[in-house]
Amino acid sequence: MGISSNMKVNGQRLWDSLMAMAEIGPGVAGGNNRQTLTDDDATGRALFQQWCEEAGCTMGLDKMGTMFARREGTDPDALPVYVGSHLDTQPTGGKYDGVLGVLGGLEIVRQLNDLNIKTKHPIVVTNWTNEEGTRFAPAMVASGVFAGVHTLDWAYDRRDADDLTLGGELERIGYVGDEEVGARKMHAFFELHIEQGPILEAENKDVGVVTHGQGLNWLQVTLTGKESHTGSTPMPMRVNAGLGMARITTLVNDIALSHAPNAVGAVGHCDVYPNSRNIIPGKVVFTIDFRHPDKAVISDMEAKLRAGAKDIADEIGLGMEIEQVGGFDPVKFDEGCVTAVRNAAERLGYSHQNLVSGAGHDACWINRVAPTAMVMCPCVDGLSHNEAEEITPEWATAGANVLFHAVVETAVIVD
Ligand code: HGY
Ligand code: MN
Ligand code: MN
Repeated sequence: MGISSNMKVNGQRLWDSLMAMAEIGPGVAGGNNRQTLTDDDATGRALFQQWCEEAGCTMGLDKMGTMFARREGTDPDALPVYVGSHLDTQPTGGKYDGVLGVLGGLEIVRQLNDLNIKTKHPIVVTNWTNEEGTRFAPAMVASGVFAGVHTLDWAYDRRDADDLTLGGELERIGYVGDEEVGARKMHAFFELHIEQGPILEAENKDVGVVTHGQGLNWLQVTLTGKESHTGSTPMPMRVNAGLGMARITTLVNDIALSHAPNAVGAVGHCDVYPNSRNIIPGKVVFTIDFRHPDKAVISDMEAKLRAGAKDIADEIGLGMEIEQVGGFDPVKFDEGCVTAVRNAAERLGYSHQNLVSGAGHDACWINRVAPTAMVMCPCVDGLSHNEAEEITPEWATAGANVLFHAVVETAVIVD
């Protein structure tokens, strides 16, 4: 029995699960603040595990706290098909970023149970630790360790604004597993995610067939000037680190615009010391986020930034350090998996188009160790990383149906 177009997920059950998870770690404006390794993250993890166990899955946990819920296949030796994303959110995050991919994977298991369908390959629903990289930089750190990009010790030593370590917080919430990170081998990995951009909605498409992911470069800049009185220090005597940050922030914007239309650049994080109204900042630490589908452009943006920032620092008399704190090359997803996604959208009669992911995802790292592809659904006004992030139940269901078909076709239905 092959997969047929009438095999679909239970969209209402998926939507209800999304809304139940959204109750955990609420934001202040209708979204979520369920940051990684907080008590709210632990509560969300426990709910996910409860649902997976209710669906008959056996749970696995690796040393980075990534959660694996396994539905058995008829061939226990066959490499599993993995499907998932992340449950951690931004501090002012939405209800769907990451969560749709994890609960979409769980819905596949639930619906296979309801339809009493068996697959040759096991299916494993995955919740990757710390995809967002806000509390602990960089983003996608657990999938990065899994793909061999970071070491476990380096990841454990990432520190948050309160100088707490990732390893210590993982221990505190009780999610240090015993599995070696990356020991699991995958037949394939699929990730469903909201687009987090405006293209699918503007083009009136139900589904994005993600062929590539753009590359990312996070540069942390530390400028050192001289604290002094904002009132009594004559302008020529000032060594103003805050002025340096302002000028470099403008430089970042100009560099991105110089590579229009696809380059993007911004400063999203900044710490000002001592952050007093009447003290000229003596030190600032801020992070630049450059992205583009072409690695050469990302390199050019970094080179222009380093040269321009040095001129600015020299002119003001600031000390400057620039450290790369995150980054990955542009990604081309697996042709076979991408075709499975496209065939699913066509079989189900959904409008679809190829897409380059603007945001980073765990799939971008897992693509290094297993055949990988992504499914995307539109989001309202292309808005994400904002509590007002919104999708429609129809978009969620369409994305989950395409994910269902791609995963089950790859896992091979057994009569
Ligand atoms: O930064 C990103 O692209 C992802 O949302 N963590
Ligand atoms: Mn995400
Ligand atoms: Mn995100």
